[in-house]
This record gives sequence, C-alpha cells and structure tokens, in this order.
Amino acid sequence: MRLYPLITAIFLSGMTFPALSQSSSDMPVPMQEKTAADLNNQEANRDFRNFLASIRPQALASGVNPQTFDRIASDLTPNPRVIQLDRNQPESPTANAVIPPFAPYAASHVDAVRIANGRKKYQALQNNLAEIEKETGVPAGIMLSIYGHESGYGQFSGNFDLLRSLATLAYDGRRRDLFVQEYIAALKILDSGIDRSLLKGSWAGATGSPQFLPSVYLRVAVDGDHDGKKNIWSSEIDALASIGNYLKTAGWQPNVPWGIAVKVPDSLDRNLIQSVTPSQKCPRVYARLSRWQPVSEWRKLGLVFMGSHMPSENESMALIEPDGAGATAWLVSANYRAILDYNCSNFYALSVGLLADAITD
Ligand SMILES: [Ca+2]
Repeated sequence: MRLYPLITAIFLSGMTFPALSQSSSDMPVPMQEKTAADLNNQEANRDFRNFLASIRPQALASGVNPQTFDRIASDLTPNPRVIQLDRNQPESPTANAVIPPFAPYAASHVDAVRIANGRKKYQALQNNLAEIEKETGVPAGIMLSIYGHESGYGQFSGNFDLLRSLATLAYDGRRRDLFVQEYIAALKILDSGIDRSLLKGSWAGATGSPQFLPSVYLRVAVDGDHDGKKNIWSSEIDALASIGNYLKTAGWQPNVPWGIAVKVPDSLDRNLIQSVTPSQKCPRVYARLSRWQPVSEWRKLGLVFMGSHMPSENESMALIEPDGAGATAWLVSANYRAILDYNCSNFYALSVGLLADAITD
C-alpha cells in the first residue's frame, strides 16, 4: 500500500533517545534535525545504533525473537536516499487545490499493455484465481488489476532493503510511531520464516507484489499455493490470494459489481444528490461521491446504465463524476469502498475497476 504524502519538513522536535541520555542531568536529549549529509558520518551511525537499541525492549515485548533483533541491528545503517525521498514528497493538496482530469489518468493506467498483460495472467492462472475467488468472493479481474497497478504484475515492487528503509524512517522521526511499528512488523515477518533476501520494497516500506506495509502483511497475507509460506514476493498465487483476502477483510461483497458507467441527464439537479454525512475516513476522497441510494432511485432520476455488469435494483450506490457534468460518470458500490480502503484515491479505485473489466470482459 502506498503512504499518502504528508507535509514535508515537519520535525517532531522534542522526540528523545532514551539510550542517548548521557548529559550530566537526567534530562532527555532532544532529537536534532538531521540532514542527508549528516547521515554519512560516523556519529550519525552511532546515533542510529542507539536509536535501534532504544526500541529493542518494545520489539521484544511484542514478540520479536531477540536474536533476530540483534542480528539485523548489528549491520544496519541509515539510508540517506530514503530520507531524501521522504523530504521531497509533495505537500498534501489543500482543500482548494485543482483536481486534475481523470481521463488522461485512466488512459495511462488502463492502457493496452496493462490490459494485454492482465489477460495473459488471467489465462495462465485461471484455476488458481477461481479457487481464490471461491474463498474471498473477489473476482479474478479485481485481484489482477490491483496486482497490475501496484507492481506491474510483479515486475516492479521496489529494490530498497525493507528493514533498512523502515529503520531509517523510524529514526528520522517524522512519522516515528508508524515506522517503529512497521520495523517491528518486518522483524516478525523474518521470524515467521521469510528469507531476508526477499524483504525488498519501496523506499516508504511497501513490500511485495501487493505493496503491503509489513503490518498489513501480518494481518492479511495468505498462503495461496499451499507451500507453507505466505510469500507475496515471489509467489504470484500468494500475492493474488493476499490481495483477495485484503479486500475480503475490507468488506468485499460477492456478486456485486464495483461500479458501472452511466450517462447522467442534463436535467439532474446535483444539489439533490449531495452527500450529507462527511466520511471519517479520507473525507476529501469521499466528498467527491454523491449520497448513496438504490439503483432503482438512480434510474428514476434518468440515469442510463452503460456497462455490462448490472447491479441489482436495490444495490446502494453513489455517483461520481470525476470530470464533471457531461463527461463519463460512474455509479459505485460498497465494493468500490473496499478498493478505496486499499488505496484511498478515487482515480486509483476507478482505474482498478476499469482495468478489471477490461481484463475479464
Ligand atoms: Ca505460499
């Protein structure tokens, strides 16, 4: 899973290193802002080691094998490239930011190559996909589409050493609590018997073909090919089964289409269909959806259904018009919300749905 850009350069000043409290008083030493260059020097490496030592009790208390912790900590160094990438993240969009058009995004994400590669995988893995679909209720196309979006069907899942990235981000401190937890989760993955050499990922700690954070792996990864290991790195079946299981735990409902393209009549009064209850979860994304009502109500308002996957008349759906009135719009279901749970972006969720349809239709 991707991490959403947070405002850069926020430093949690006042964070302390318990293991570094060497001043004459017992006052904790405040963490100083570190530059990428600082990380190259020995002092910074020592500082990093002390930081790791400071989280050892927490890791052990949550069940990490002490030998695993010490073995990994003994030769880990901070990765300046990770700090640099983290600081170069764009700021979060403000409420008034202009939202780009969806059509070009769709064209670049649901393109001929991705569709063709998805269809090849669909052919090759049909039996396995059918088995996973039986378990999870998630259609093959959706699992393949997320696989395609996250890692180009397993081709690009990141080459950063996962433990090094996570330890660096935890040490850097901008989102310390999150990354300490993820570092500990990654150590637990090692303890479960996954080889260290497999643990690669994006600089921000998303790992394997589904691009899970380690805590997500621990929560939802499954052994789809039944070899005794939950290998989302080099087993395609495990990766797909884990994506299916993710969506199942996020509330995926069998036999409900993710959404359907609709033509909205010019006469529709958008004020009447506005959402009245703001979402707690990623409110800016959910704010672009209308209120939820049954398909039959949408039909009464004059919407024309254009896709082949017709939802049932009582299915509760919301309208999204990413490019405004007059352009293609979609009615989306509760399963669209499950895709947003994977990656909370309307463009992502629409694009996943559209690629899924293109692969299996
Ligand atoms: Ca397996």
